[in-house]
Amino acid sequence: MISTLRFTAIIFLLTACSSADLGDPRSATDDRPTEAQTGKADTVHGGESCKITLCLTGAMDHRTPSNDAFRALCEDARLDGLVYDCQNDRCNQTFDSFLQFPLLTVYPALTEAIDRNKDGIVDDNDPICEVNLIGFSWGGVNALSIAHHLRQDRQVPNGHKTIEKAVLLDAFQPFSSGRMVVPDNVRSVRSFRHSIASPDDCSRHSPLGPYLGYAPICSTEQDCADYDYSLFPDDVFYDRYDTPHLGRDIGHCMVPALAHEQIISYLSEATTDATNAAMN
Ligand SMILES: [Ca+2]
Repeated sequence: MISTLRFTAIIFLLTACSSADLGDPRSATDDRPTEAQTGKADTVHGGESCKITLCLTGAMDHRTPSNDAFRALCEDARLDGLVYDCQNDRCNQTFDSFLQFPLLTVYPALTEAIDRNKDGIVDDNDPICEVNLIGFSWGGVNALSIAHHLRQDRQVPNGHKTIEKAVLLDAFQPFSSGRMVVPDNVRSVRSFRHSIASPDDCSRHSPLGPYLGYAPICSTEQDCADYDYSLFPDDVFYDRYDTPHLGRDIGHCMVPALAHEQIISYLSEATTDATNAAMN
């Protein structure tokens, strides 16, 4: 499916080149909730519908500078249904995602969010929500692990096992390319990555770096698109601050800022019907 979407990907990237009005670059961070605030995935779009969105950072933790652009994405007030990581009365918009820890942190938060009536179990009395996962670097690989874990969870009814959209931002973990097979409970994937490290790539000197994003492996039934900036070394792409970058200069830590507006647009789309049509 990825190969058949290559033309679409090129059009998408060309469209990205022309993006100009990205707004005030300070708006998303200046207006962000304080860590003392608590947030719940309770954005309701009418009736029983709902949306649940979780953000998984790259290594090491959410305050590591390499995660700054990703945190800015998840602090964007336009994201619906964001589930906060709240511990010891402190909350963050992103979950730390180092090693396999998300199975102990992100997954319980996800199932708690799916349990809409808050009776402690996920069953058919809970309305089915649109669940979206956004992962950067290590978090991208872990997002697919979370999806796989949900698929295998016998305590969750099949109707609640769907991940509607997964956003993978330069998804990478050393020796983990085999974990990029997208589980069949994930309906739609957008991957943004780079495959050639520039001399000043932020991950060039990281352990086992540079971190070059893995491509997701999807079935033909899944709406899956993979955008590799490195395939367009001489094209100009604008980040969320309206700063131009040549494709050849885009590095690991820059990917979230480059894809920021495209991700917000993608997650804002009411695509369930469109996705279902694409799958049929
Ligand atoms: Ca419940």
